Amino acid sequence: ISVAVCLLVVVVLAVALPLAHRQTPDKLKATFTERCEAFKGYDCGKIWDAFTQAYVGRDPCKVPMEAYDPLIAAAPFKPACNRMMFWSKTKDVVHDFTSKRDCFITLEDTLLGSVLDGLTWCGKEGSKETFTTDCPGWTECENNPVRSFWNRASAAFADVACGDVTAMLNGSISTPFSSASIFGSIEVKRFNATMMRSLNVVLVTQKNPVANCENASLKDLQKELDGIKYTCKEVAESQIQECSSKPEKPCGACW
Ligand code: AVW
Repeated sequence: ISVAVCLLVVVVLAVALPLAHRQTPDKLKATFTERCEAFKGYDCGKIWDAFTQAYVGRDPCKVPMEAYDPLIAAAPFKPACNRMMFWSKTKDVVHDFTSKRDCFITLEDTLLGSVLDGLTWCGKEGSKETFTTDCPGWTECENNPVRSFWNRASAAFADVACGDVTAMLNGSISTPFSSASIFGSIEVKRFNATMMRSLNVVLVTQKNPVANCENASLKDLQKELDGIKYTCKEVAESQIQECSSKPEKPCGACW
């Protein structure tokens, strides 16, 4: 009987948890507006309108990156020289760190990135509505509204990268730098050597690291950085977590 109860609990949780995160269209607008209003000096109604025009009334597999150009123009990314943080396959450790310490700014800490983080949306041909369910998944079709937004926002964020820039990559996988990731396929390609001094890789490692700074994929990354200095440092995840929880520790002393 206890096995049956356990199974029931697991099934109920597996169904209930994703549904709890699921937003209705009204809730999407409310979440968007509430998160946007945390940033002072912006017209969030205007930003919402620029957002919806990208995908409303369109086939949800035919929304290209460029559809979000007016949204980016409505809330442009400001350069934050020496404080910009890029990442790939390290989302949780990076955002745990940036949420607790005011050392770096990731895309998800900016207005547009924070407003849409974790959300799903799409439109439908012949409809003026926004939908939050039955939207195409990340890989279902390439030009879906969510993926195209993150591609366009990442490009705009990388376009303003300046000074000394940091990237947290994952040392627990065999290819910390992947040319198929957003970091590898979009961001690195938009880095501008006249604005950027260096790219400093923090390779986040766990107890049994799979990759180190000599990794072949990191050589590929280096090759793409003409005119931009490159450094790489292996840093234990525990060391980053320790810095997250020690507000008195200077940012420069974290690694
Ligand atoms: P990532 P990136 N299905 O950790 O370099 C659903 O690979 O690409 O890092 N969602 C997905 C999928 C998928 N197959 N692949 C990626 N994602 C979403 C923006 C998911 O939300 C920042 F500026 C995952 O957590 C970073 O420098 C996220 O994409 C850079 O782009 C990141 O995938 C990170 O993109």
